[in-house]
Amino acid sequence: MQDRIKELLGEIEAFAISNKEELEQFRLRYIAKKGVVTALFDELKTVPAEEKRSVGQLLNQLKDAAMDKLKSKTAELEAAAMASAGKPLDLTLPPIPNELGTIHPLTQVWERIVEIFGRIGFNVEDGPEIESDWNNFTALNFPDNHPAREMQDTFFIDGKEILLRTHTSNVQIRLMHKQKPPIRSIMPGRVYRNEAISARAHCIFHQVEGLYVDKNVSFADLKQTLYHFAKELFGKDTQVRFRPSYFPFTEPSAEIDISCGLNRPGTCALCGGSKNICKGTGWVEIGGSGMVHPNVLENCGIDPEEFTGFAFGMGIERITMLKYQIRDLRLFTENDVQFLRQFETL
Ligand code: 2U9
Repeated sequence: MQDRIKELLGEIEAFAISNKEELEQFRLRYIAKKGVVTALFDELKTVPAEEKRSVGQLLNQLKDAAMDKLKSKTAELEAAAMASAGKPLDLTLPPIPNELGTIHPLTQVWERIVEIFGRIGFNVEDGPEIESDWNNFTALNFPDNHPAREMQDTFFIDGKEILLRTHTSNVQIRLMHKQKPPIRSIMPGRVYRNEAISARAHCIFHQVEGLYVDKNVSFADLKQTLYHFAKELFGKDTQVRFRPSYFPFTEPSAEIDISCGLNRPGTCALCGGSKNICKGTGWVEIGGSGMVHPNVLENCGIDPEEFTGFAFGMGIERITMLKYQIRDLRLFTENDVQFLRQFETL
């Protein structure tokens, strides 16, 4: 029997396996239940006791040789099948780049504004984009016949009572109702106006408004706050000027302009030397401001004899366009990666 096993060991070693069929023939002949190895193990019972140990060892050697060959040939054939199905794996190729997104320029400027005002004690307040006529217009001292209340300027949802807010001032109104002064907050958020979309206007845009109400808040506080903001956001050489204006919700009111650099030798940072933003004046408008109208304070249950306040409003798109010299508002919503990649922060 030992000779037979040795003969089979040679046979196993020589057995040629180059495809699945030959692999299966090998398995059936040597490893399957009805194969030669199982048959030999059965025969082991008939071997004289003194030879059993050595024959048993040889038989285990035969079984291991058959199993090892089956395993290695199976792996070999599987690898060959995979390689012929597709390209072989090339471990020297560079990895597929992991494309990271960038933070949208409007978000970057929004966050910077929050940071600048946060450092001088302004917290952030939020409110609904769907608002009542009272919180959006009436409480802000808009007269009944004000043009902003017309369909061509405002998106109404339900008759003329419910609308998409046209500014974030509704947040101040709600805040003053629920919180007594001192109030020192900014309100960044999305607003809606019924405008045709162009390079300079959009029906959806973002604003940041601010409100400071306390005893003895003055126009000087307003000016100093906005000086600080403009210098932090646009650079320490930025100058600010206030132009008298009119809004129903502030009195007195002023438009806020910043210097574009034209009036400093050798610079015109905002216009990039083209003068097409400042129109050669050296100044560009960034928003409006004023002392909160006494009627507005009263509408919100705050005594205008005891408290005064200042407020301001700015368009975030406008500020971002000035800061980065972006010429077309529509770029903010087109998701053009070539545009967005310019604002990588890494
Ligand atoms: C309350 C009282 C006063 C917020 C203000 C402006 C002036 C202003 C515009 C800037 C550009 C809107 O996005 S824009 O078109 N805003 O000029 N906003 S004062 O005044 C308030 C707000 C709330 C209770």
